[in-house]
Parts: sequence; C-alpha cells; structure tokens
Amino acid sequence: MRALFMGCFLAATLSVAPGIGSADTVVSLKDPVHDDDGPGTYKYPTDPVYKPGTFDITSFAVKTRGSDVIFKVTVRSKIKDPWNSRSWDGNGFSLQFAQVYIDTDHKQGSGFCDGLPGLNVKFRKESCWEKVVLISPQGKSRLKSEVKQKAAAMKDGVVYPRVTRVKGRTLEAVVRAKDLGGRPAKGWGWQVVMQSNEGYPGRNDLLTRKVNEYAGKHRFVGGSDWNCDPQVIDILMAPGAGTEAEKEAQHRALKFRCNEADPDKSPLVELPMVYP
Ligand SMILES: [Ca+2]
Ligand SMILES: [Ca+2]
Ligand SMILES: [Ca+2]
Repeated sequence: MRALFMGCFLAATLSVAPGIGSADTVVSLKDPVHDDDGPGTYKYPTDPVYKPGTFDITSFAVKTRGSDVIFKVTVRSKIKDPWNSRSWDGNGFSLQFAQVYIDTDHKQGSGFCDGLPGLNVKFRKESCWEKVVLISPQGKSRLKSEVKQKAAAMKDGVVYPRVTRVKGRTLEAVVRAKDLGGRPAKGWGWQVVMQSNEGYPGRNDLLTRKVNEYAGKHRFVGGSDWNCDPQVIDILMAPGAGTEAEKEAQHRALKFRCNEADPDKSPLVELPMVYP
C-alpha cells in the first residue's frame, strides 16, 4: 500500500516537473494544401503507390525535449510503406524524403549555398545553411554512404536523426541538439524540402526521384529532362501561415529557366527560408 502510494506521488511529481518528458515547441508553421506541384506544373508519377497528398506538406514543427530536438513534418495523406522498408533496414515508410535545411546565423553567404545533389537548387545568399536534417526511410548506413559518395564537401552539415518514425500523417525525427550545434534559437531560418525517396538514384542524385518532362511510372512530370528544373515537390514559404498567397509565392520561387543552348549553364532557382 505504501509502495503504491509512493508510486502515485512520484508520477504526479514527474508530470509537472519541467525538462525531461515535457516538450517545448520552438517552431510551428503551416503550409498550404494542394501545392505539391513544385512550380505549379509538376504531377506525381503514374504508379498507383503515389497517392494524392503523399508529398503535400501541411505543417512543420520543431520541439525540444531534454537534450533532443524533435522534427515533425506532416503531409496531407496517411503515410504508407508500400515497399516494406523494414526489409531493407528502413524506418517504416517508403515514399517520402524530407530534407530540413537550417540557417543558424542568417549572415550573407555564410554556410552552404547549394542544396544537396539531386534537388537542383541553391539557397538565397542570406539563407545559406549550416545544417540539414535528413528525414528518410533509408537506414543511416545507406544515407552516410550516399553523402560520402555524392556530397562529401557538405558532410559536416549533414545531420542523421537518432530515430526516424511515422505517426499517422507525420514523419518524426529525433536529433541530438549537439548535432545541430545547440538548441534551436530565435533568428534561425528553416526550409523543408519535400522529395521522394528513390532507392535506385541517378549518379548525381542523393536518393531523390527525378522530375522529367514526360510522365513515367516512377518519375515526376512537368519539369525538364535536363538538370535545370528544381527536383522539389513542396517547400515552405514565409510567413508559414498556410495561405493561398504562399502557394503562389512558392510557384514563383520555383519557376525555372533552362538555357537551351547549354543546359548545364542554366541558372538554378534559389530557395528562401522562413524566419519565424
Ligand atoms: Ca503543401
Ligand atoms: Ca547561414
Ligand atoms: Ca508549400
């Protein structure tokens, strides 16, 4: 009886104690629905596994709990695992690949100004990034070997979550604050780039699915077969309130121009960040 009473007392004390167990929300942003079309022209691959809403970000949140930082990226439809990710050391989903870019100093030209290979994007000069968190169905060893092969120059900026999991329509990643260089602070900038996990990527694509000019079973359509189009399906736009205006702003931000005479010299789009 006494032990039971003590147990109840301890539980009650813990539930009100700050720190361990309680999560503080540091960022909470919304994204419009039905803007999972990049610059406004992209459509999903034709295979039926790519269900409507799979790549449509609806909200993004960052919380801190003890020495961890928890990232939550929510999409419009329930997250499925049609390719049985557990059989390839994966994280319980198959289709999404979210890259969370973080600008921790907001200084002109400070950090990495290119996106990871496969996205065909840069970042605006005031929003070059220090860290990117990979929220992928792929296990850590596959992610690391891809980064080593394709993005060695950026490896110090890449953060691998200690846990990646699915809850309904939300992808969750748990990262050690020290891997971000500290707990998220006021003034940090955020961008979530939604792509699709491609297990058999092109030579210069870091586990990303191509956006082509014509439809394919496993290719997005509405872009270019050259690498002048942002291979990006949905991003956040300021102020992160989820309005129709943000949808239009995204379409403008991702509008690309291909240099037909020399496609490799095409100017890449430059992504902004959101500074809540
Ligand atoms: Ca969206
Ligand atoms: Ca920076
Ligand atoms: Ca968006």
